[in-house]
Amino acid sequence: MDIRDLCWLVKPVIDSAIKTYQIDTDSVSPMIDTLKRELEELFPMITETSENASIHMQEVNDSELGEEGYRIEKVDCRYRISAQRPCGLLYGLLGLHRILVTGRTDSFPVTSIPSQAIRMINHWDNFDGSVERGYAGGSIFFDGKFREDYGLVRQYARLLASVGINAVSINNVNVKGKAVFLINKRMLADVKRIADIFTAYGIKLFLSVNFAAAMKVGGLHTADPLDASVQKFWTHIVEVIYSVIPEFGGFLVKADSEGESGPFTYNRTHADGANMLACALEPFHGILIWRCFVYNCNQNWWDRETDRAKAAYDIFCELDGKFKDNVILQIKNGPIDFQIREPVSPLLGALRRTNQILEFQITQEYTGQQVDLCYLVPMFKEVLDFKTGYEKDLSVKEILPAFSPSKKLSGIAAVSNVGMDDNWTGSKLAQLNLYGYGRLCWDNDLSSEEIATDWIRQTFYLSKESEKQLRNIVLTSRDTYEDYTVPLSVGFMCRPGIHYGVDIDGYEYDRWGTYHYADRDGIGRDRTITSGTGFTRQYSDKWYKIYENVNTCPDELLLFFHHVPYTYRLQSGETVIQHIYNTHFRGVEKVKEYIAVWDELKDELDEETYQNGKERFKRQLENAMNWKEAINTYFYRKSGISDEAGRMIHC
Ligand code: GCV
Repeated sequence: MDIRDLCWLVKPVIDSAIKTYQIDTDSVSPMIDTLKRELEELFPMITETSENASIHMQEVNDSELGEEGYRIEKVDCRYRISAQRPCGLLYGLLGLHRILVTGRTDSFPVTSIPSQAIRMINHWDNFDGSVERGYAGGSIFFDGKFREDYGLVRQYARLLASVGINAVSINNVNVKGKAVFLINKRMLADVKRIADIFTAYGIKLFLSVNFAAAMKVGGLHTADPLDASVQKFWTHIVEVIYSVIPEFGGFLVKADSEGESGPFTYNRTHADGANMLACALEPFHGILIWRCFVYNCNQNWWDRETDRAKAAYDIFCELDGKFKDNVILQIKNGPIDFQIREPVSPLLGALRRTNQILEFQITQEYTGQQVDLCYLVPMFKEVLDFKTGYEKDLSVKEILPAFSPSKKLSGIAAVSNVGMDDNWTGSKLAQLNLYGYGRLCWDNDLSSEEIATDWIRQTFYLSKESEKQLRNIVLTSRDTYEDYTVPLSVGFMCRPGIHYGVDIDGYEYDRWGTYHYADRDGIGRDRTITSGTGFTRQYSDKWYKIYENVNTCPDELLLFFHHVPYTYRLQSGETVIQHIYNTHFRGVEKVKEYIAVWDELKDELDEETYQNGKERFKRQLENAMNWKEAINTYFYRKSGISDEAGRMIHC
């Protein structure tokens, strides 16, 4: 193992006033060793003492702090970190390091308690070493076998813990090949070695399991969740897992989706399927996380009735309250699939009696694939802050704990963006999305700007002016990506399969249920109840009314909900066609600005970072230009309407 990019933990605190530490705890936990190790890494000048320590960590009884929260006080020149548990002390120590490195030292005393109980990362890593939707090299866990690079796993665990992540699933939800057998005793010893490393950083390990494992692993003739032999199979599997890994978190399941089998195969409900696995996990306090990403991916493109956006709500709403206590439903942030712009999933707020986790995607499948810059925190925040219109107009961040019967079994998960590339994320700047996701999960009220500022200060050595310039780039990057790719939330005009680059009709005459319906008169999917698929009615009354009416539907979501003529005038005052032209020209100009700014930062960046950004921005510009030319030409041909500004549109 070589020490790879230390990302935002690259700067140790070298301060002659911080020379000693003391840990007061009665806990016996591997996390105490972790604390010592982190103290030595983050504060290299420090040694242990028994009194008057510069950093004094103590376990206290203070229910306000909960299981993971911490308080940092500064008394004279000494810091006192208090928490109820060792993991709180670790978060406090990493929090202190961050405060000192970012220079936010006027913030003491700090009391910090996580907004969400579960803060999870999902890996889509395959056992053969590939990563589904991975853009940063192969899997850090597998390479056809267990990679056994435990130093690397430890580096990863500390990065995750430093931003407050407390759960991780290590293998792809499409569980295939040898990964199906990860639940077998002979594979579990290796899983345990990984689990131990995560446990020492307060992170629970989960496995994705194949719903049909009873057949594929157990050799049974069925995976029917109501079949006694299937139940027995899972009971046995779970007993074995916990005998090897007592701190095991539980399972994550994708069923009846995109080719995976599930309860529908046996005419059972998703509650039947999830509860069967939950029963097996229950005696060990294990958790069953069940994904709501279920839809028919074999649709006829000419079938205008079926609407993929409606599927999750249709399937899961009627099951609300029917899941066992240790089941959590995991709901993608939008009703379709991680597009750059989608409305919030209508399940969020509609489910009241079921534990729930919101799912984001950090890996940039549809948002630039870690070539194009796209800071995702602004999008994540829009979702968390979305006021659902249900009960006191609670926002998504509030309903997650409030509408889950067990607050402890609610939270947020996101698909990882890391791989074997030296800088973990392919693009150095994409590290910000992992960092930002974690920080935001811990504190849902942090602003995108605060998070970006902290990350820049922890990662780079920039002057104030350069810091501002870099922050401006990242803060505008989501809008820029949206500008040159997808107008007004129409979605899926990308190349089929790979989801990078423009292919306007790539999905239009296909089975995936993602259509823009552009013709000579207009564009967009009518999802109204009056004349379309009726998806609007899945929202609370407040949002139903807003989305149903073309005049009140927000511009940025217009084409998700309505089919309108190209001459339709947006609330912004522009026509749809002019908006398309303007945003695409603007997007390209923004990328050119980014390139110029990046060049100005050259002398303050290390050569590797500079070259990495330069190469990515160059590719981003090519991509943006391709999108612009293709989209503008396509819609000019369809509409026959010229650009008001008379700019060049190729025909
Ligand atoms: C893991 C999208 C992706 C798939 C992914 C799926 C999911 O459809 O393209 O690669 O599969 O989402 O979330 O299960």
